[in-house]
Amino acid sequence: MTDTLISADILGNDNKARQSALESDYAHLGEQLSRRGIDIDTIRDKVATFHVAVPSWGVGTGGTRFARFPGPGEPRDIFDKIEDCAVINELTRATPTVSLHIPWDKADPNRLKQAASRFGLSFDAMNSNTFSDARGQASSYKYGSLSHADAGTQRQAVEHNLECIEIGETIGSKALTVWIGDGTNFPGQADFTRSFERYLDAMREIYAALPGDWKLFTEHKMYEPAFYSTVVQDWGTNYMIATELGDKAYCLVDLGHHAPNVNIEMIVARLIQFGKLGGFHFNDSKYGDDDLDAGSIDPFRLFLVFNELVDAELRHARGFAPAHMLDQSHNVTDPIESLMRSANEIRRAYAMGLLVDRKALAGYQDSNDALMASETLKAAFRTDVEPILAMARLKDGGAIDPVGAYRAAGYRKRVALERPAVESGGGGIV
Ligand SMILES: [Mn+2]
Repeated sequence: MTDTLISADILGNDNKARQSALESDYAHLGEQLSRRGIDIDTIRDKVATFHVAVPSWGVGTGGTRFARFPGPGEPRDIFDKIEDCAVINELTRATPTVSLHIPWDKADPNRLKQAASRFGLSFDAMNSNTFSDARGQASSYKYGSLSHADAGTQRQAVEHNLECIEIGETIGSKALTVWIGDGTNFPGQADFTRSFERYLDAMREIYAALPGDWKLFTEHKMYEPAFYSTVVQDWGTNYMIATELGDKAYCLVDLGHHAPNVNIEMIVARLIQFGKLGGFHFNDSKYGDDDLDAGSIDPFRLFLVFNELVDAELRHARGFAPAHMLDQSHNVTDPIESLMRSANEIRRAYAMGLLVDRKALAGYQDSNDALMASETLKAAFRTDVEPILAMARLKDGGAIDPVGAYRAAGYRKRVALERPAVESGGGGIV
């Protein structure tokens, strides 16, 4: 038995008020889909098995370069964060894992495991941090970390990653995600080749320390915090890293880490084809690395990414087992509400991907019928799959309307009383 933080009575009443409308909508959609040769229950059951990890840092209020406006009841430490993550999973049934960020979430591993298992949660990929200075550390990362010109600073960054692996082993994690802020603000500030050589040397040492059943994810980002160049700037460099390091190294795609309008779904297809897609940091953006809720700006792009993922899943692409994680910042919303909505949007894109008539699509592609090929994708995208998502949640004990049930339960008000306001919750988004 696991503990719950949302009262079963409140959740039950909220679901009861919405259930008959849902059943009617589900039956109607089921009828429409059966005309397209699709069994709605099969889609619902597949959606129910689709999970996405919540980042521990996501449940805190984010900020911008200008200011951070704390919200009520913000988590004070990793144990408060685990409780907030538990609420998200209770209502969505889509997020049974939490991804930790070291050193922000450093705590006794046994306590961490107990706190998570109390709510039926476990731990996803470990995230190291060499893009900001931890209190008391000997050398600063102001001018870089794994690619630093100073051997002592580079060593400190390697040691930190080795420690993340060690902590991860004690709590059952199976992956390390490395994102570095290393880069330059001015042409000539650093030598591109020598920086990348130093980075690769450091990564080889981290890779060598990976346990046999672990994966190493590297994340590219074209700019920010460095504004002229970054050491791991794009998917091409990321692919080089993964191939240089070996079979356990994979590329992580953060949707916000590309230039506007880059064809991300095509990058995803290429990485799948060559067995190097490690997983995702899902979020959405309009201009840069905005870290907005998944699917909130361009749901069609999210669908097109999932169209590639579902295609790879159905054709059993070699080595295809991507990790799914949210990575977003919440400046004007309740983080729990935003994360629930994002988890739902990820499942929506997955469900729509499952509705694509792939046989018809391949036929149109091979006969050069551009219009009908495009129309085949749009037919899946136009389908309102919300009844499928809601039914998947309900069947697993979650909420038909997660945000509605969450507000009815008054969780935020309750924790605002228990958790005194903090000045800074250690934000930061990568
Ligand atoms: Mn990220």
